[in-house]
Amino acid sequence: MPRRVRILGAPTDYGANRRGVDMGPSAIRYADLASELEVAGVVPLDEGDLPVPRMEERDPDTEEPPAGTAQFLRETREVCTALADRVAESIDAGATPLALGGDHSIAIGSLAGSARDARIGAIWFDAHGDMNTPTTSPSGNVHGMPLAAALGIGDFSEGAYDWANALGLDDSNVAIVGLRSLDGDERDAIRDSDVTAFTMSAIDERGIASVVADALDVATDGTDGIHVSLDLDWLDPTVAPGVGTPVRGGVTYREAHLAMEAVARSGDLRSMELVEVNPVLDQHNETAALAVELAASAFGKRVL
Ligand code: Z70
Ligand code: MN
Ligand code: MN
Ligand code: MN
Repeated sequence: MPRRVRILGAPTDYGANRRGVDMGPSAIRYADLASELEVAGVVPLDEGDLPVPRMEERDPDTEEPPAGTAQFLRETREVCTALADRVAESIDAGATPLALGGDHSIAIGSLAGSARDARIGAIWFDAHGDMNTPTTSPSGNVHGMPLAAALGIGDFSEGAYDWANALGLDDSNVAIVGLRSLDGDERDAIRDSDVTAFTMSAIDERGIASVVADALDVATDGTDGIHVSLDLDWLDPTVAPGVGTPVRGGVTYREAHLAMEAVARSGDLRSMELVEVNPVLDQHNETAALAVELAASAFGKRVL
């Protein structure tokens, strides 16, 4: 029976400092996500978008946290708890959830849902570490914090319960691939954890195939499957210009495809997300189109 994939749009930009990334799900669908997934040999089911409160409709009298702490944590919790439920339901139904951001804060929800009643690993394809906490973050943007939140590092206790911590995810099963931009305290957080980080230097020295093989070993060791989090700023800005925080020196088009093909071959993909596509900053939707191509590779599209 072919794999079923449930597409879950999460059009939020509350975790980012730039507007526009909330249009990511539309741009990715416009780039023919569903039909490319069919070409990859899976059966897609588009479940539409989660409700996200619009920035313009918010009560202007709502008190915001002081600058320097996590911004829009309440909205982020709302989106992420809903997404976590939908991700968990998809897996229960025997399907593979594919979440579309939105900014990278949605990963808090994807990971919590994927790690519900299971032990999972995660591969984080990103220029950034996303290991800041509400107290260490220099920007206050939650998209720089989701990995810390999921690992129970830092205080994300907005609301009555601990919504952010993905209990079925241990740091020893997390691999970051393509790292090239870190804040000071974030570097310490990664060093103090059991997260395995592969920088761009590692990719340059060893090659993407060997690095991704190691990342897969880390994420599959003793787990029931892996979550793949693909931040489009992982790629070099020359091929993925439509992102909020481009960082020079990223992976190439070919390296990215090879990595996703390795994910497909592993057979361990449990859940996935495509995040940080910003159509406002893009050139002719090419970053969204690239996101679609990479998802197709991760779900098994092959040349021969
Ligand atoms: C920075 C911060 C970030 C993505 C930027 C940037 C984080 N470390 N994440 N773009 N996807 O503000 O915490
Ligand atoms: Mn990120
Ligand atoms: Mn990033
Ligand atoms: Mn541990």
